[in-house]
Formats: sequence, structure tokens, C-alpha cells
Amino acid sequence: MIVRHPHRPDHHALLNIAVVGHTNTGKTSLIRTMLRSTEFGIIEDAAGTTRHVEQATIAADNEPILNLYDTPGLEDSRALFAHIKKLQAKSRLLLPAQILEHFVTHVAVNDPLEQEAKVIRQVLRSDILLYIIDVREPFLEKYRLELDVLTQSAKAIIPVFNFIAEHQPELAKWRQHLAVYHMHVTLEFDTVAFSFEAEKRLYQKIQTLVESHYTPLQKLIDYRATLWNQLCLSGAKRVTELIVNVACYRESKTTKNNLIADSLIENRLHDFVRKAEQHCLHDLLAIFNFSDKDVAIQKIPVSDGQWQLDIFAPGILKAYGLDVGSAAAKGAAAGAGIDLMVGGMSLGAASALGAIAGAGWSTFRRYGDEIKATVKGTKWQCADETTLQILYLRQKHLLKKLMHRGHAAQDTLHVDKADSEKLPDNWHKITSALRQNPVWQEASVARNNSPQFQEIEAKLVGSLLDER
Ligand SMILES: Nc1nc2c(ncn2[C@@H]2O[C@H](COP(=O)(O)OP(=O)(O)OP(=O)(O)O)[C@@H](O)[C@H]2O)c(=O)[nH]1
Ligand SMILES: [Mg+2]
Repeated sequence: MIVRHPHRPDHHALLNIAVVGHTNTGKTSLIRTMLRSTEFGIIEDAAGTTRHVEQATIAADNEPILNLYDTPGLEDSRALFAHIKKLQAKSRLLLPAQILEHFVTHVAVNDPLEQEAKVIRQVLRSDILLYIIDVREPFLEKYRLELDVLTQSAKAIIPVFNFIAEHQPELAKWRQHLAVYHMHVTLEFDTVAFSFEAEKRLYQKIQTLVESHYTPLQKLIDYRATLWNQLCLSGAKRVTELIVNVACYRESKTTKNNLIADSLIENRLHDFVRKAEQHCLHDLLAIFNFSDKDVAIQKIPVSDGQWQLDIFAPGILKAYGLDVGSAAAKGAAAGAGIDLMVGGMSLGAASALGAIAGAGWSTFRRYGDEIKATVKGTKWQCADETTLQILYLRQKHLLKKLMHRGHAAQDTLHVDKADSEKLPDNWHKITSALRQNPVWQEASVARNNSPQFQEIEAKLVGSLLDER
């Protein structure tokens, strides 16, 4: 996303956007969030963090669209304002913007206003200014003076309200003050949170103020929309893969009491589930361009269900070629046919199963393991319902948080409980179908082309993204 293009012909000049404002209002944070990268600049809860103008380019599909310029915060607006007024008094014939030009060309190295001069220089070179406001602050004189100087540049300005959460009355006051400067096109943009809608609105507002760049900006908006949808879809698909992977996992376990063998199986299962979740977490972070240190995930409490193939599960009946309404199915449901059959069946009698159920040898091959296991008295050890539910709910919660986390966020995201999330409709049908298809554990062409699998995947993905 960040590309540098030093030699561009003028007729293709990129839109230049300067991000300006008082110190510590979230300028660098805004740029990080717009770039979706934690790499840009330094963010600190202290004044004067950014010391120089820094540039980043935003592209749409490798075509550079605009330059963003991070600037040092304005610190001493009173001195700046007084200095500009003095210059104005001396050169009455110059236009306001020319006074600013004069100021930046004549400022001395180590001048107390050197920092401010860097900002004004960038302002004069830009097409539009994003003026970042910490709305928690009242409209103090220093902000008024700052705005007086910035408007003197005659550039379009979009005030961006930051720290808006729970500060609606302050926000309303700021709007009133800015209206005095004819600034009605404003934007609410929490710079440490990400909302695709807010980003889109920002570009749309720039489009209305700098019409000459309307078309490239539209391209950028469309590109970012596609990218955003792809990101969310990739995230949801990755979580779905985790659920499939764990639900299909099984270990066979004899019913004979063997405590050591059992506890080994249990450990393997716990290990498997935890590693699978860690792996998913890692991939989700990579998809959304965050690092492992952004999230702290509490160990999942894995429980191991003992699961026996439910020979009457509707999916199984169907797989055996039994129509639920058929006489054979009714016999099965009554317990007679199948009980007899399973109880008395040797492995060689497999074809008899086919005969009874009206299904062929291929069906037996598919379910052979279950039948063998039932005959031998084997149980399957697998992650139980609660574990699968916790996995799903936690990952859904994480996915939602990552979708709305700005790249300027400094706090660690904690994934432990997820009370407000909902399981998808038909959850039990989904997990039971997955258990009956252990070969789906790994992706394969056969799996991905199976209509039953596609339906399950679409349901899980859909429910993971339902409140986007
Ligand atoms: N809670 C919250 N904190 C924010 C938000 N935006 C910025 N911050 C915090 O505010 C502090 C300053 O953010 P910066 O992005 O460094 O601000 P800046 O305007 O670039 O600061 P200077 O470069 O010093 O002028 C950091 O601690 C940020 O984490 C926000 O929307 N919400
Ligand atoms: Mg900064």
C-alpha cells in the first residue's frame, strides 16, 4: 500500500494531503489507520512526538492516488500567530498566503518557530488539509489562533474530530466554533478504531472539496471497498477452516479401561485443539496486518467429548441410501434392522449392509471405519460441543475486533470470553455433519467441491460476518 514515486510528471500530480493540528491530537494515529499499517511514524502520548514532515503514498491496485503528509504538532500557536501578524503589518501589499510563504522562506535554522515553519511549508505545498481535533479539549484561544493561521493558506480544510467516544456535547460545541470559519464539512473519525464507512466518507468529502481529483479518488474508494470485503471474507473463511479442522478431528479409543492410553489421547487432543486455535489466530492477525503482540489469547479450556457414531443420524441414513420414509429406514429407526446388523456383523458381512441399506460398496468404504469401530466397541474421542462452541464464539469475537481495530491502537486486545456472540442457526446440524465427514479435516478438491461442504462453509462464513 505504501509506495514512493519520486518522479511523476506534473499532469499526473497526486493529490497531496497534509495532516495538521495541535500537538498530540492523533495525526500520526490517523495516518496509520488510513494506511492499515503499524509501521508508519511514532505514536506517543506526549507532545512533540513527530518532529519532521513524513510522507506516505496510498495506491489503488498499484496506481498511486494520493500522498499523505504527517506533520509535527503545532505547539506555540500564540507565538506563530503574533509573528505572522507582525509580517503582515510590515508587508501590507502581500496576500495572506504570500505572508505565509515569506515566513517559511525566511525562518532561520534553530528559530523557536522552526517546527511551526515545517508545518506551514507543507500546508502551502498541499491541496487539502485534514485538521485533527481532540474534541475533549474546549475551543481554547490557541486553537482559534492556529485556525486563523491555517485558513490564511487559502487551502481547503476538513476538520477531523478525534476522541469522540462519549464526548458528544463537546463535539457539538466544536461544530459551532468551526461554523464561524465556514467549516461545515467535517468528519468524525476515531483514529484508533477502524471503520470502513468512516474511511469512505473521508475520501468522499475530499472528493467534494477537490473536484479535480474526483476520478482517482473514486477508484481508490472502489478499490478499498473490494479489498475490505476480501479481507473480511478471508478472515471468516480462516475461522471456518478452524471449526472444520477441529470438528472433523477424531482419535479412536477402545472402551477397555486403559488409563495411560486414554490420557495420552486426551493430551493429544488438547494439544491439537490449542495449536489449531493458535494457528488460526496467527493467520487472522496476518490477514489484517497486525502482529502477534496485538492480541493476548487465554488458553482455551478444551474438553474431550466421547462420541459414538449415531447410526440413526439423518445424514448417515441418507448416506446409506436410506430414504427416511422407506421401509428399511423405518426398520432402522425402530432399532431392529440396524441393531441386529451391527451387532452381528463381521467385517466380511459388509456387503450384507449394502444389501440391507440399498447402498453400494462405495458407501461402506466411506463409513467402514465407523462400522468397524462400532463392532469392536471403539469410541471416538473428539473435541466436544462446548469446545467447538467456545472456539467459534471466541474466533468470531476476535474477527470482529480485528475488523474494527485501527493500526494506531496501542492497547492489547484480550480474547477470553465472548458473551454477546451468537451461534449460527443449525449449529448442531453443522457440527454433526462435520463429525461424520472426518476426511474434510484437510482441504481437498473433493471436499471443496462437495455441495454439502459448500453449504456448511457458506453458513459458517455468513454467520461469522453477520453483524459487520
Ligand atoms: N483513545 C484514543 N486514543 C487516541 C486516539 N487517537 C490518538 N490517541 C492517542 O493519543 C496519543 C497521541 O497520538 P499521536 O498519533 O502520536 O498524536 P500526534 O498528533 O501525531 O502527536 P504529535 O506528533 O506529538 O503532534 C497517543 O497516545 C495515541 O494512542 C483515539 O482516537 N482514541
Ligand atoms: Mg505525530
